[in-house]
Amino acid sequence: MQIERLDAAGLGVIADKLEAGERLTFDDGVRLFDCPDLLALGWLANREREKRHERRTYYNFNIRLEATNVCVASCLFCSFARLRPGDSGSYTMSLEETWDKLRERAHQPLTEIHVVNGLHPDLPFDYYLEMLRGFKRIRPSIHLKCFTAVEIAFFADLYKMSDEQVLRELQSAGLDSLPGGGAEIFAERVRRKICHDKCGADRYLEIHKLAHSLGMRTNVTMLYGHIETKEERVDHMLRARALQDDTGGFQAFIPLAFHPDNNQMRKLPAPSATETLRVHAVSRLMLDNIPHVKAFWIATGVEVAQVSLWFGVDDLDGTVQEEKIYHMAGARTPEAMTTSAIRRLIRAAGRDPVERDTLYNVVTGPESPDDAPVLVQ
Ligand code: V47
Repeated sequence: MQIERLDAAGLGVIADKLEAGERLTFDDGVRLFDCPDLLALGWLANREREKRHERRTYYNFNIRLEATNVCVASCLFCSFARLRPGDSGSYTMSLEETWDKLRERAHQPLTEIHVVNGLHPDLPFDYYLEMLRGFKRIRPSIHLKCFTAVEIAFFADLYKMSDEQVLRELQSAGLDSLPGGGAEIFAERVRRKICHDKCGADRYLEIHKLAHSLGMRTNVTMLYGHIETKEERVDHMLRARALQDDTGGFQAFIPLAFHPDNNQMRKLPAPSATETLRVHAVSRLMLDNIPHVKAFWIATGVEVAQVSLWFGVDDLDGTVQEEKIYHMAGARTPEAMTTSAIRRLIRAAGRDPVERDTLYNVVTGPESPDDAPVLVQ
């Protein structure tokens, strides 16, 4: 890109810093959000993406399980939770039902189960421990990415344990890593308004730090496109970056686009495609120490996820299968994708698909029989 265009977009100094490997500041982050030239911003983010990953785009053969939607928290953005067992639309799976989700897929070469639940007030801790043990009995090699830091904090308070004890017991039962959910926006002003009755930002980060110290990898998310300011987004990114400097345990940063259907913030519009591209691009530029930026295609939409691969993103999550949180909030994306569909959409976007496991070990490289052209009869 021409220097004049970067300068005209107010990005000249930032481009030089990035070129020199210098870290961007809070003010740089705000400037990136203010930049009128989205393509110049995308060009810079793409340069950082390609430095790390060249043309590679990662995805995972995974399933999603939400074992219960009973939840004592009252997050305004949530369309999934029901307050009490027995409330209309509430459900809680038996352990056998959770294990069936894996047994039903005995023929699929899955490498990960991602479990996220509501904060259920009445289930015993053993329910979660047994769930993990059962998954490992059925398929010992499966990676268990389960329970957000918010759930870990809730377990600790409910079962009167320390956060560390909870993590250690879950780890002994088979827990391999933590997903990034529950981060929302770290700023207290926003949390007080949209999720006042669940674990705060400091504890969320402390739990990730503990998980890292126990040898687990984790992800970190950011819910954007509701009432947060650009300064609060940058602050969120910098708090994740600071923890990563300490531990190196985050694998991916995942911006999550707010979906307004069927929740208490339904009067707000959903973030636009351009806003989504901007947030992913700024994430890549600010988070110089987190290896991957993921576009969760269920939340961004498939087409925007494809474009995001030129705006800093190098990971598309995976096949997912049976996602509920976004579909109850109005997502119109499919509920699952086959690996060949993901590979094809990555190729169509001009990138090379690489199937990874949760820890980013390569399962299938760019060449795969799945990539053969489909013949239309
Ligand atoms: O924490 C809930 C978000 C998260 C809505 O770690 C909503 O690999 C938008 O964390 N509109 C759960 N977002 C999902 C999640 C996640 C997703 C993909 C990958 C990973 C990972 C983690 O979903 C919640 C919340 O921030 N959420 N409701 C909504 N209406």
